[in-house]
Amino acid sequence: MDKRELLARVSLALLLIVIPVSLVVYQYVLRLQLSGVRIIDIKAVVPEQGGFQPDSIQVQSGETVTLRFHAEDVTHGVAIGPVLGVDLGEIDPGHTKEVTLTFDKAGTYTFYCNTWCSPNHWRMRGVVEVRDVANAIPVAQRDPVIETLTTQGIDIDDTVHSGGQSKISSEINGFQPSAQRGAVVISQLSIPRELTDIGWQQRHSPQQATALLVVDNPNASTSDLADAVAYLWAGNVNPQTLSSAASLYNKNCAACHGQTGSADGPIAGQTAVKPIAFADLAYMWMRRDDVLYAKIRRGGMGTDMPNFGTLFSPEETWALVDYLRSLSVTTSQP
Ligand code: HEC
Ligand SMILES: [Cu+2]
Repeated sequence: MDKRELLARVSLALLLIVIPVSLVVYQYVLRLQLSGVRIIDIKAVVPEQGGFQPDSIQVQSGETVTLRFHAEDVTHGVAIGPVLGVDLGEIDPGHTKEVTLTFDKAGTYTFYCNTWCSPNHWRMRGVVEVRDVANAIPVAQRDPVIETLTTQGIDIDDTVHSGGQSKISSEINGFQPSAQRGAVVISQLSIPRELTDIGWQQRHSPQQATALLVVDNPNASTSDLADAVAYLWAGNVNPQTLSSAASLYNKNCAACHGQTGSADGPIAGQTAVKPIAFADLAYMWMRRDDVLYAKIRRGGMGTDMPNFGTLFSPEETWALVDYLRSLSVTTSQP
């Protein structure tokens, strides 16, 4: 091998090493630094080992940041809410996924794991605090729905006693109300006006609606009345919103409440209190929408029902309530 050939070989080898290395450097370091975007590296490990590290990040409003998540131990899923709708999907151990976001509004966002990674999975959360230095107005975290329930003295933790036996369970065994049949029977019934008002529906249970319907339609069968109520409840549900809610449910709730709402998810046996079965019509028929909403946002008291108020927007939470209803009632529209 003469000197020129050696030189050629050495240069080729260098090229083969230098090019990939510079690509990697460009990808992970320069590209982001050149764009002036702050990069925040976040390690993801199971909560028993510390969860997200760091789990609290401060950003100025209007600032663009890249959040780069690195899964170390097991597969994690990363989503950020409320409202942002960021879901990076699963990150396998040793892998990294990133998202670049500009936080326009002051407030608090939560990044959370949405893949069941350990028994303490749902504790795996971190906070992005967006501060508006110019107009430092504290952001209210009040929820008018929960406040109204409190003012009315309604105990959202009273799940056991208010379940009981409802009229519908004793009269129609194994019956599944259907919005589609309800659309047909409704024309033969007299419907009190409040029953078609979403605000009223949110503050009442289907059982209360059925009781009102009976007064105006004393001769109608209970199954017809239940179908009519199913139709009224499904009236404002948009199929697309319902399918986003289904995906939130499958990722964040099914592990305890079960995919079909039978309280038989893989973690169901490990909670301090047994999870609620949303497929149980007799139970769900008695529950007010706003109470279900409040429980999702505030969580339980020592029951292991997590709080989701900092993860989902009010709209996403109402959509989840609609989804929970659809587990015991056929909501599909004609
Ligand atoms: C770690 C297990 C667990 C997860 C995950 C979980 N839940 Fe629960 N949930 C429970 C338990 C246990 C209860 C019963 C005790 C209570 O109400 O606090 C409950 C109760 C509820 C109730 C109250 C029902 C009623 O009649 O008042 C609602 C509504 C609810 N969960 C919705 C959800 C939704 C929606 C999600 C996902 C976004 C979810 N849960 C995720 C364990 C869980
Ligand atoms: Cu997890």
